Amino acid sequence: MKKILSLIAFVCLLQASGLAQGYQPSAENLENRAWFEQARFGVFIHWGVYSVMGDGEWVMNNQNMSLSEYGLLPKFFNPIDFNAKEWARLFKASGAKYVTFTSRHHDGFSMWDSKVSDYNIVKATPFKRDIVKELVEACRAEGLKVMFYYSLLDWKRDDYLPFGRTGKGIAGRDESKGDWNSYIQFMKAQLTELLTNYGRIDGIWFDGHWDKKDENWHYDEIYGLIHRLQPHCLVGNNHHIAPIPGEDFQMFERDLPGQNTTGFGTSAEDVGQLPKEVCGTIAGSWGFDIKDRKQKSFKEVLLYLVKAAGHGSNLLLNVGPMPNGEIQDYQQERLRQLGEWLKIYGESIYGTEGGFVEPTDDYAFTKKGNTVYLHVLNGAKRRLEIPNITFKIANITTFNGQSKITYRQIEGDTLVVEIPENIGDENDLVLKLGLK
Ligand code: H79
Repeated sequence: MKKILSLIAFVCLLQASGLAQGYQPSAENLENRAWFEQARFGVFIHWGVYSVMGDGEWVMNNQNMSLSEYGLLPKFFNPIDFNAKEWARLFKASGAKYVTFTSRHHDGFSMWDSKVSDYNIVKATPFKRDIVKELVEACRAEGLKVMFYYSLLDWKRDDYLPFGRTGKGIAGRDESKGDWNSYIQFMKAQLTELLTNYGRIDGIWFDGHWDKKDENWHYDEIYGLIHRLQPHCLVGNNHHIAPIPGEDFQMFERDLPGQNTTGFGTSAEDVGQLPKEVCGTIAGSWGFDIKDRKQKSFKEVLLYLVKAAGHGSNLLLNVGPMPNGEIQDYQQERLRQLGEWLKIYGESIYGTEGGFVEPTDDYAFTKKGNTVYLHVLNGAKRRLEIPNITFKIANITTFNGQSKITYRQIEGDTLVVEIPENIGDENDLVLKLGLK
């Protein structure tokens, strides 16, 4: 009887807190989250008509281009060197497990044969090919899962108006034509196309919420639609706030989870319990920038991946293909270098847990089963003192297990590791800790 009473009390409590009415992910969805969490590495692609300008994907806003000016770009978007199979082979070689493609960015241009907007790759460009379709098929053939980036914000449509925080300098729209309901219906129609015409899609990656952060985005309807069409499909929203019911993963833009270094990122208290994904760029910007002077080294992108894993997060690493359809050589090279590294050290990244020791510039920890991997990220430091190590260590060896490494656990929970001079790796020295 007592048990029944406490059960009733528990259910009442759940209802009072609103949890009982909350989102219940389906079994397929939970299974896909588990896949996502162990995948650890995906490739992000920012490609659209903005690439023609060679000034990033925000060029329309940043250069205050009018609708008629920007509207010329589709006429020049003719990527004769685009080869989806080559891209997919490159992504596969990078060790990535999935690919997230900008199906439609803030400029409102659709990279597929949309029936509800003529402002799309097939109808508005000389190229006339459905890039989404080619990419999905090529990635699938390589065993890569596909997700779609989809912008909530739109700098072109009248029904999106009144203006949000961005796009105010873009001339050519009539604020009297704003029709929020029509805009929401439009997005639902487009998402229905994306989730009906291209087979299995593993995620939708929303962005732009912050443009109208107090607006009613009808997420219940939109997320409900996605999960109805494809129950396993993972919903994420780059809104920079705590997860909303109906979402299946949480992303962090150019930041490790909870480190709000950009000032508009997600604060530490808004980091939730969903699978995590950090996204970042190989270049300085997301979309192709012809004056890119912030190209990252191999070590920089590798540390992104390792630190993300150390936080228990995936890395979604961006390429910004050129308007001819090619990916710049150095971006290709970074992906291939990661792939080579992962061939050797993949067991310390894929399928690991993280988040039990906060990564620093000197080290990151990942764990699989009874093995903890210590990634030594600063080759110059031969002696590491790592606080808050509560697990009991049986031994520390090099990654190949051939050399023993000297260590001590002092003052209860500080681990001291001494790395001999003859052992090293300027990028990431991966050590193995056997647990007691
Ligand atoms: O697609 C890439 C970028 O184009 C997009 N997200 C990645 C994945 C992105 N858009 N904006 N941002 C990233 C950050 C921009 C934030 C700002 Fe603002 C826009 C700063 C000022 C204007 C947010 C909105 C803060 C104030 C208004």
